[in-house]
Amino acid sequence: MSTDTNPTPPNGNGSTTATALPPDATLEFVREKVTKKAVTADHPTWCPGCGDFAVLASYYKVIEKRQLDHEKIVTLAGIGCSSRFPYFVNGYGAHFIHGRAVPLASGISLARPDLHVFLFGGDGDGFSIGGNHLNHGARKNINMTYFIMDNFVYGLTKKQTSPTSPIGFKSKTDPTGAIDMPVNPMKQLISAGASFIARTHATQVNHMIQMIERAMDHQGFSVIECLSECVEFYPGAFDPANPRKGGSFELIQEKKWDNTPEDEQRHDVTDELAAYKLASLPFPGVFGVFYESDRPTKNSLEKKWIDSTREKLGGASDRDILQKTFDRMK
Ligand SMILES: Cc1ncc(C[n+]2csc(CCOP(=O)(O)OP(=O)(O)O)c2C)c(N)n1
Ligand code: SF4
Ligand SMILES: [Mg+2]
Repeated sequence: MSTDTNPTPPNGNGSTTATALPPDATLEFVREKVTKKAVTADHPTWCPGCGDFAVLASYYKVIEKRQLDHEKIVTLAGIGCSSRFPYFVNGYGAHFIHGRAVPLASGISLARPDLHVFLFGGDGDGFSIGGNHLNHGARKNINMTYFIMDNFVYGLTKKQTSPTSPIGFKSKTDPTGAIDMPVNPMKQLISAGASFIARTHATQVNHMIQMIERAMDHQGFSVIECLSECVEFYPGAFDPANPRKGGSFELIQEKKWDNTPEDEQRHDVTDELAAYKLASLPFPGVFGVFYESDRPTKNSLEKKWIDSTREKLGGASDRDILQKTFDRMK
């Protein structure tokens, strides 16, 4: 809630209206609670049982739990079943070009560092067509949270091999089974330089919520890979990590720095090599935070540079700086 001194409202011709408030009156802005209902938009059009429903529910839950300012939430995506996400969120956002959500998000994040920039998309969107953008967004450490709904297949276009499909996976593009070595998302993200890297499973909602909150609180390029089943084109793909289907959901035990002998065995999230070792475990691997580093964001580095330039120019406005640049070109 904020209280502002009321400026005399203009009526278009410079004079005040008969209903103008007295100069000492105050306007009270009461912020409404952001509920799941407030951020829910269209009815999701995913197939019944698709893992992506749980991701959407977790996102709503985080927004409600953390009471994010509704007008500061930006939900972006590329193209794919998973990328339909922004349609189902009531708020600012865009369903953008296939694989191009990172560049769009980069511009938004750098221009408006006060916003919560969230991206959602699939394995194809992130690691195939958008692979290049993902790597550069990561290396530049641009502040945003990228949630990759990995179903090991192209769902929207009805079952082609994706960059994460395992060898042997039969699809319309590989009728006799995939032969190319798949991308290991955790390894790729570590080497690309993402400063927060986590992994979760769409059937483990509490864990997914924890990972979203930690990624959101991290300053920099945070990425979560979520195993989210495509029940239509790759049913049962993630059963080995689903305890309800006989699998095992193995959590990363993070160091508590409590000087106990057991702590020596726990994972240090700042250790890149240890994260790489965890990423090398055979499928279905482990879940939780693999890596976290507090190196400076591009947002903060750019801000320093902008502030020092502005100072040198005696606090000139953006318009004045532009005008001076144009004048020099004459
Ligand atoms: C430039 C461009 N190339 C290809 C396509 C076709 N296309 C749409 S979605 C998609 C892949 C979707 O797979 P993924 O990102 O894994 O999302 P999912 O549907 O599995 O959630 C492709 C190849 C497109 N829309 N635009
Ligand atoms: S095709 Fe697969 S990924 Fe797409 S909505 Fe259906 S179950 Fe989900
Ligand atoms: Mg996919």
